[in-house]
Amino acid sequence: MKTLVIASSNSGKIHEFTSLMKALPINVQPQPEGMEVEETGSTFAANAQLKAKAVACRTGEWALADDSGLRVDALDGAPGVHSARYAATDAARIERLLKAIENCNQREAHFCAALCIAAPDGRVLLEVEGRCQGRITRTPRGDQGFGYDPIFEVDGTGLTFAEMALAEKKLHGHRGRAFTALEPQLRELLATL
Ligand code: ITT
Repeated sequence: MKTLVIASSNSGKIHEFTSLMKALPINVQPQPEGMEVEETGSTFAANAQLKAKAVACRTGEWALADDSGLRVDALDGAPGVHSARYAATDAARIERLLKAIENCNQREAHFCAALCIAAPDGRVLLEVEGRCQGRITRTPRGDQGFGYDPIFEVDGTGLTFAEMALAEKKLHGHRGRAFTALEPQLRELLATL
């Protein structure tokens, strides 16, 4: 069975991908312990490529990377590609974001996820993007998920990501949507081996 390394050190993402890939005929493996790839790109897609290529090259296996983040309209798209670096912990990131827009009634925001699968020789095999529209709540709600999940309410649901079961986040979320686009292409690719 083909091995696919998840090029991420974010346990929240790894948990979601493990669940998303359950039904695929593929051997899912974690990336080497302690591996850090510098994210120097200015887009989610560029950073996803950097991570996937570096991990594929290091492990000699196909690697799947996700670069994602939250773009807040009132902050001109920030924190965007800097979402992970916005503060030191999830709680501090949430606090900083709520503070930045505390006097603001414009609360619209969206999450983006760029996924990339690369081969050990540096070839990009597949690339997709997914997006989820919503708004930033006034206070955190829910205890599921990770990152900004407690303050992101998904349009049309009345729920934050942190109030959703994983299956529901899969359906509405940026990562789940990106994966839905990726899955048939990945199955096709696997069938050619
Ligand atoms: P890897 O690069 O190792 O995968 P990372 O956390 O540094 O882990 P990113 O550079 O892609 O990943 O940063 C994405 C950040 O955006 C992440 O740390 C969260 O703060 C936030 N984020 C992305 N997807 C999210 C989601 O589904 N729910 C909540 N926050 C999310």
